[in-house]
Amino acid sequence: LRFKRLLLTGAAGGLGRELRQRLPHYCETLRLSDIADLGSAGPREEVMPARLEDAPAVLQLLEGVDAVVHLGGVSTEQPWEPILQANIVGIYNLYEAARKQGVKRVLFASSNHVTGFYRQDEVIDARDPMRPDGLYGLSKAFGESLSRFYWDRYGIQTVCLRIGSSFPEPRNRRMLATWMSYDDLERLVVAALTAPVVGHSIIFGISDNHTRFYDNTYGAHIGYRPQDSSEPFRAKVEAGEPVLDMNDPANVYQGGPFVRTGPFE
Ligand code: 15L
Repeated sequence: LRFKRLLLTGAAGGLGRELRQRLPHYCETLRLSDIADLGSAGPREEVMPARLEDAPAVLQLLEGVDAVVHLGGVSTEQPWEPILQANIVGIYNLYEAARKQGVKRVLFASSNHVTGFYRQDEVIDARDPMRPDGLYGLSKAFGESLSRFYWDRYGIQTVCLRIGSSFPEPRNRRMLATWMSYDDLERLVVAALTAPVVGHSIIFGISDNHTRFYDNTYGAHIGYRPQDSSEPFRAKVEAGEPVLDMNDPANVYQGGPFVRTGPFE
């Protein structure tokens, strides 16, 4: 148990529910937050619902925590207003709270949609310019830049996890490249929490897939070693999607359907 208290935001979401099960192995107390129902606190859990746009609530949330796994916020393409509140105002509140409470490490659940407008025939790394594929991707790009500022200015370390597609199984051809298993998600989070020096780092969250859009050279110091692969699902996925319409931008760009979601008015 390396940490006294970890904070997990977005704990009621798809990945939050997985990490709620897994993070207690690494800390004495796991503090859980979300706006959705989290049920009651289990052993060694603390439940603290909070809206990310509520600065005083977020300040309280970070009191007495060693590190934050920040999955909270909007996780899909949506109209501007909810993204503005949860992902832009929210990330500012989170880092202001980290600064005031002396929290020195944050894992920020960024997304492959920060670079979604690269094509699927390109392989990119963490130093390639951002090319957000929508308002959601833009908000994650803002979070990455904001976290870099809090590192440069205040010495708060962040690992930006540009998560691909973390589901029980890859659901389509694109996800053969972007998929990350839940076990690999745990490996990535634990590596990013425990690597001695991370400064401000960016790493793509994918399993050890054969097909890939991302080169993790510049995240090598984090020591993430994925053990799973989308390959065992390939036959099933290809049978379900035998022909790809190459006039559909979702099949051309790395961001998939996010590149054509919206506008909303
Ligand atoms: C994301 O950022 C979403 O949070 C997730 O629901 C998936 O859609 C994923 O990207 C993806 O690109 O597959």
